[in-house]
Amino acid sequence: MRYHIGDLDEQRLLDLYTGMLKPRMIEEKMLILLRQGKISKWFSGIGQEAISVGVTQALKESEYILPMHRNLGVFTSRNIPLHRLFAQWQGKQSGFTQGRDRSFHFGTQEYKIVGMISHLGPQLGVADGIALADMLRRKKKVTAVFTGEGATSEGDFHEALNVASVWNLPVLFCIENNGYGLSTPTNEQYNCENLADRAKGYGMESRIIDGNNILEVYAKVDELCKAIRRRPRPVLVEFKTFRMRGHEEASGTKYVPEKLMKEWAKKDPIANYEDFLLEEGVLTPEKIEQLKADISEEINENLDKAFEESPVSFDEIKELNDVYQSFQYQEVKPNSETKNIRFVDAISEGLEQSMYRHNELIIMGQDIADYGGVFKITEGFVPKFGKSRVRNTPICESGIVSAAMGLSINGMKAVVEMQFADFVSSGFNPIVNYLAKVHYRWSEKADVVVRMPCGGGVGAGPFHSQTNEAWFTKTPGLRVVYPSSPYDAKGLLNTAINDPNPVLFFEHKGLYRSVYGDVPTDYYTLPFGKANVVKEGKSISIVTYGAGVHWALETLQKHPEIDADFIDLRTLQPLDIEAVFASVKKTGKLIILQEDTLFGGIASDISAMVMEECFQYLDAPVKRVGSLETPIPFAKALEENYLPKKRFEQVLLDLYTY
Ligand SMILES: Cc1ncc(C[n+]2csc(CCOP(=O)(O)OP(=O)(O)O)c2C)c(N)n1
Repeated sequence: MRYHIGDLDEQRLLDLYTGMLKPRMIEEKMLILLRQGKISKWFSGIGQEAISVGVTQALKESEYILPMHRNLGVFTSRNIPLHRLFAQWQGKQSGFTQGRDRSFHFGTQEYKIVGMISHLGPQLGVADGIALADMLRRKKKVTAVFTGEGATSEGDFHEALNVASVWNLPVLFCIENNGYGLSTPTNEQYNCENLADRAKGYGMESRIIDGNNILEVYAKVDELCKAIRRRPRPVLVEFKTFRMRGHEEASGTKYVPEKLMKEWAKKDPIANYEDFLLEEGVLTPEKIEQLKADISEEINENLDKAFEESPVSFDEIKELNDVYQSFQYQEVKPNSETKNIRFVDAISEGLEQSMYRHNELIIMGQDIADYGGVFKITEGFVPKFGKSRVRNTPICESGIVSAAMGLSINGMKAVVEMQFADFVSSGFNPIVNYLAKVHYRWSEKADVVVRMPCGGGVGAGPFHSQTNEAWFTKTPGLRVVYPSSPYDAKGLLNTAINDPNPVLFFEHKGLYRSVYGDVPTDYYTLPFGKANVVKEGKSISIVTYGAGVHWALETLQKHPEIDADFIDLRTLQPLDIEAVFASVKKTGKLIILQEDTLFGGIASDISAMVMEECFQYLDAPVKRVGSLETPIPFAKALEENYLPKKRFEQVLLDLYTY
């Protein structure tokens, strides 16, 4: 291996050496503990230390770095106290996730490290968002993110690089090409010579760096970082290296040819560099012994500390409370002047007034800038807020939701417009796995609202009509809001944007231009978790939300004899179940109407809760009415019979006369 010192001073040469030695020695210790059954799982980075250490040392401490499962050297280079790392791996309280997530699955704002989720790819889009925030604030900073060569096959890789290039974001994308995925060799993973060559297709620069040569890694990355700080832009770096141990310790390396192992063992980044420093007289055998003794002592002391700590204890209240970031709802009362406007206008008005209120609120979505979005909600926003805050995106829902997460990590707020709620399936992974779980895992907020134009009755067929709130009400960590009136839509959207938790904000497009209401002209908020009693009555409770509210009202107009107590839920998570219980206790009969197909929807849970809590008050079985258990058909005659509106009338009459 050839080393070039260039203009590096002796201190840096030594820092790079000790920087690599520490993770190596920690790993060697961990392998022993693993064999003793004292830690659960280990993803080895032995042989790859030069990459983590070289990149981290080239960054400034104030710059974010997003490591993967083999990047112990990132954590040690940021000088995290080792006992906290050990406690994290043992699932203890003083770790970074309080026993809630394992190994390297955590982040820490204190050390500007944003850890991975198991799904690998979303990490890259999160880096885009972090870098976007820096760019918008005109901070000359680099964000560095890691991926293995295996994860470059994920769509997230493509999405993140494309977005970074289109937006010219200062992201250093670091591919650690270590020859194998879990067991899959590179020739079964991709079919090009170098992954770095892909950069050309994205319109960005790239470099190939010998990942086992610490001086090459440090010097080239340092130079790149300086260049990116001067002129923000993304750069793709492929580090050539090799994985010397199994994917994780239990899985072994039987599938790796012996010859390759031997070849790469000769390229060990620490042994080679140590020889070089000895030759150069920067190190002496005594100095090495001393350094090793110091690190060993640090490891042992910190291990003792972690072992002394008792295992985490279970506290149900704390577990439940930590799913969401605490949020003090600030009521802003509506002004008295109102205008009669459409549902769609109320959403637009709320969004616009929130943009004025929050200088660091960014809206992202397809065709939302000059075009104003397919539903024209953001029409006229660009002249007011500029294209940097009202951002057209490429078609890449997963990448953009991940970028929204990154904006939030870097202190901004994001609203993402799904062009249609149906397309959220392409951004599902980061929503349910990243945004929803991040606060519970490492106390980080996901200050993101995803706007969801949804719903049927518009003859748009299976992919432009779904109301998919049940995909999200199932997932702890998300808030789900579903207004039915212009007044509620505006006030609830404003609250959604204030709330630092991830909110899925459903907007029924059938209501956009058909429903009018008197809406206060100024900014105001409405609380989550508070149902609206549309109408009070004594004989039967009707519970619904969204378009269901209008369908039920129409039905009641046809049957004025039905003295219904009528509840519009408005938010599904949090759910105002107390309002439902109070109503059922009054009427003894409950019908729940939802637009979604019946099985597994919110109506089923409400029904179960009423059965459990109000059984003695019920005079009839709880009835649920929902759509037919099919995809949503396009033709009018089919869609009309798919939707529950018609069936609702009969079930309501049956229950009323039960
Ligand atoms: C979406 C997803 N699919 C599969 C896996 C299982 N898995 C975890 S790591 C891994 C291999 C990753 O390979 P690479 O990206 O090259 O990183 P390396 O482990 O080699 O550092 C696989 C298949 C996963 N975690 N997430």
